[in-house]
Amino acid sequence: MKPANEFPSADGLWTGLRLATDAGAEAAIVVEQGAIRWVGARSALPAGFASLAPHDGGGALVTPGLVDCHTHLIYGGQRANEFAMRLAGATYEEVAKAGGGIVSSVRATREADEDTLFAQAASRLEQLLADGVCAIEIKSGYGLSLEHERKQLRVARRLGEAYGVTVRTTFLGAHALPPEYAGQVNGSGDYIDLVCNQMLPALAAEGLVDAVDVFCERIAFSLEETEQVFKAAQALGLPVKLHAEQLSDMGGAALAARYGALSCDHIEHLSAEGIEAMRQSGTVAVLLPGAYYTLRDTHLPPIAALRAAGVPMAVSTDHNPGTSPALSLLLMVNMACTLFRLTVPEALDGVTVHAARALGLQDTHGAIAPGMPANFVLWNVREAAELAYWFGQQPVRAVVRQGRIAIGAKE
Ligand code: DI6
Ligand code: FE
Repeated sequence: MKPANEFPSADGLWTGLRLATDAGAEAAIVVEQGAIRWVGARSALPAGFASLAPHDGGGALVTPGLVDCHTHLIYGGQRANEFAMRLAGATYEEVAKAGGGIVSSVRATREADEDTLFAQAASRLEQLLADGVCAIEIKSGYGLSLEHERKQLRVARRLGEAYGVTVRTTFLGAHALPPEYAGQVNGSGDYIDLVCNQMLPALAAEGLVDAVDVFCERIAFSLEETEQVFKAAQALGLPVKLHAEQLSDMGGAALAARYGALSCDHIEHLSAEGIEAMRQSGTVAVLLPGAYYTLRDTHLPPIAALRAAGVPMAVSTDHNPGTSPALSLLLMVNMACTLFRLTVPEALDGVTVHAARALGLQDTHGAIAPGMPANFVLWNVREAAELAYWFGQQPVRAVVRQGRIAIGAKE
């Protein structure tokens, strides 16, 4: 792989494009100093731009760069054995209680050094990028100690630099109880104190934390513990998000909304009160069909009610070794339509504009608009619906990421 700073500049005039929103007419995009200067119908291109360095889109459909707004990309090992256990009938909660689950990835992550974690996550990241991803959220949560959470977050930052991709880091120290706290009288309370009073402040001071997340669930942390972490985040001026109502309705979404959460994620068991709270706070609903599929869940998130309330819906891979070993965001677009009945435009907005909002990146990602950094994808398809319709194909023709041609440059 070339270092990102050697990708060729995308500056110039891009023609031969069709916008997903209006595939009939030829469109053009002007990129100047890595940012969108102009976008519109080719026929309306101001004359002054006509002589810029040409880039021929060859009739490709163009969309904003994709945003994968919920991943646990960095971890040691893998958990194919649990897949087999679940096929034989065990539930996710049973696997976790039997010493598998998140804690087994914690063991492998602690054992791996930073360079090993980097190399393993890099090969997964390359697969996501090949689908047109231009910004990605990466959570910690498999270290569960200051030293090992730091290691994960440092790898996340290094990946962003190496690949020239926008990485938002999320501290998920409250993902699971570390094994050394299990069985202690006040293990959970003591660990949450450590998360709030030591781990989070230290990692935030090192510039490693863009947002804070909690796994609020029967098998993880309670509503009260979640609020304690949110207070610690708030005190540091960090935005929060939440793994909410995945396996049961804990009331987590309403709590997160009270803290102005960027997003509530999973939400299969979200209540009407939760939806109303999210609507009021402008919190994005992040749908994770890969986890729903892997767990062979049957409890659908309340899509119709979210739609009726006007809550923005994002779609993400939730890439993780336990419940969603997914390496294609386009496959999640397909699943969001087939499993969750999103419309194609909803699913595409879910991996662009709404996913950007779920990361607080709405001013720089998720749209092709003047003044924004140039992040867009050229696709070898005739119409936007094909991006949801095919699965397992790789229709990317070219990717402009942060103003550079990351994929598809002419040699
Ligand atoms: N929810 C999930 O889907 C992942 N974490 C979480 O809080 C699962 C993580 C794992 O099983 O390793
Ligand atoms: Fe997750």
